[in-house]
Amino acid sequence: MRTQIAIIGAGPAGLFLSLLLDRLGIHSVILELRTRQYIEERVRAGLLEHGTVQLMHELGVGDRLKRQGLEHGGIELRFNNRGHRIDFRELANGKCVTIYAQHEVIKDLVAALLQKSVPANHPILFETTNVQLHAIDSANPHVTFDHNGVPERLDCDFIAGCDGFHGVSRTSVPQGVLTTYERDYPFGWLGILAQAPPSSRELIYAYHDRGFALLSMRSPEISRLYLQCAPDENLALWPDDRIWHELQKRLATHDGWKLTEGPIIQKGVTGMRSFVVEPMQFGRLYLAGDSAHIVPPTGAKGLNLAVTDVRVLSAALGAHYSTGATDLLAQYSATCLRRVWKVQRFSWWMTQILHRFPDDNPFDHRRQLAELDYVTSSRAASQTLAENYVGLP
Ligand code: FAS
Ligand code: PHB
Repeated sequence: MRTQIAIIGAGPAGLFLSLLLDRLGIHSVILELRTRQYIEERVRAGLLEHGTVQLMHELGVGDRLKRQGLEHGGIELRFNNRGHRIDFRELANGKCVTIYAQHEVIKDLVAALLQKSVPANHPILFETTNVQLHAIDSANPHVTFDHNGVPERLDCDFIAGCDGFHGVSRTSVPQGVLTTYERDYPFGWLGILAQAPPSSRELIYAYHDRGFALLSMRSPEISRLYLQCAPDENLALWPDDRIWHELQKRLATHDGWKLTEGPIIQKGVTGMRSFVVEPMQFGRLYLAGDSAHIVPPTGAKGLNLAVTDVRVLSAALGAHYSTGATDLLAQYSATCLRRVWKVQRFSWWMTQILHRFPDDNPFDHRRQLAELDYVTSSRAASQTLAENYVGLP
C-alpha cells in the first residue's frame, strides 16, 4: 500500500487532518487501533471553540452541529455561593462557544471521510494493531501493522502521529531527541452523564471549600457534570446519591438555587496533567494533538488544540506538495508550540484558581477568592478569560 500521508489515529487530530488534506488534493490513510463503533461512542470532550465550529462548516461537516449544537455566549463563575457571568459576546468580539460532544464530532468526520472515498482508497483502516513506524528520519518512511490478522506495510512521504497520549508515534522518536515538560495535578475529575435537563443555560464553574464542580450539558435532556476528586478516586465509593449530594453542596447559591437530578447513565474519573513534548516533529514524523500535549480539561482545550495543530500541519504539507517549499514544514513545531504554550498557560490558570489544592493554606484560599473577585469585577481581567476561552485568534 502507498499513500502521501500516513496518519496514525482516528481521533479529532487524525480525522480533521485527513479532511483538510483531502481538500488540498493530498491523499492520506488513517490507521486506527479501535473499531468504528468504539471511537464513535467514547465519551470525552464536549466544548468546541469558535474556530473549531467554523472549520467544521468550512469542511462541510457542520449540518448536525448546526441542528444539535448548543451555542453559548458566556459562562458563569460561582464562588462564595454567588454567580458571576462572563459575557463572551460582549468581551470577545461577538465570539461564542458551542456544546457538541466529541464523539458526535467523530461521527460527522468519519461519515464524511467514508463518503468521499472510493473503495480502493481506504481512508481509514479500523482495528489495525502492532503499528510500527520505520525510517522516520529518511525520505522514505513507512509503517507496518497487522490488519485482519495479515501483516501489512504502508509506504508514504510523511507520517502524522495523531495517536494520542498513549500512542506509538511519540515513543518512535529516538531517545534523547525529545524534551518533556509536565505537571501532574493532585486531583482528578469525576464526570457523569445524567438524564436530567441542565439546570443552567450556560456552563457553571464553581469554586468551593469542598472542591471544584462544573455544570455542563450535552442536550436539553442530558446534563454533563464534573466534581473534583482524588486522582485515583474509587468510583465504587460514589453511588449516584453521593454524587448528587456533593454536586448540590458545591453548586449551591445563597438564594437556594437547586440542581435538577436524574438517572446517571455514565460515570468515570479523568486524571489531570499538563504535558508538552518538544519538538513536535522528527524527520518526516509530525506529532499533533494529544500525542504531543495534554492540558487539564478545565479550559476545554484538548480537542480544540488538536484541531489547530492539524490546521498548521495541513497548510505546511499543502505548501510542500504545491510548490516544493519546505519552510512551513521545518517551522511546524515552533509554530504550533507558540499556541500550545499559551493554551497550556490558560488551562493551568483556570485549573489553579478553581480547584482546592491539598497543600494550600488559608492564605492560598483567600488569594484564589481574590483572583476570582478580580476576574469577575475587572473588564480587562474578564476580557482576558473570554478571549482565551472562545479560542485565541
Ligand atoms: P485522541 O486520543 O482523541 O485520539 C487518538 C486516536 O488514536 C484514538 O482513536 C486511539 O484509539 C488511536 N490510537 C492510539 N494508539 C494507537 C496505535 N498504536 N495505533 C493506531 N491508533 C492508535 N478535552 C476537552 O477539551 N474537554 C474535555 O472535557 C475532555 N475530557 C476528556 C476525558 C477523557 C477521559 C480523556 C482521555 C480526554 C479528555 N479530553 C477533553 C481531551 C481529549 O478530548 C483530547 O484532547 C482529544 O481527544 C485529542 O484528540 P487527539 O489528539 O486526536 O487524540
Ligand atoms: C464538557 O462539557 O465536557 C466540558 C466543558 C467544559 C470544560 C470541560 C468539559 O472545561
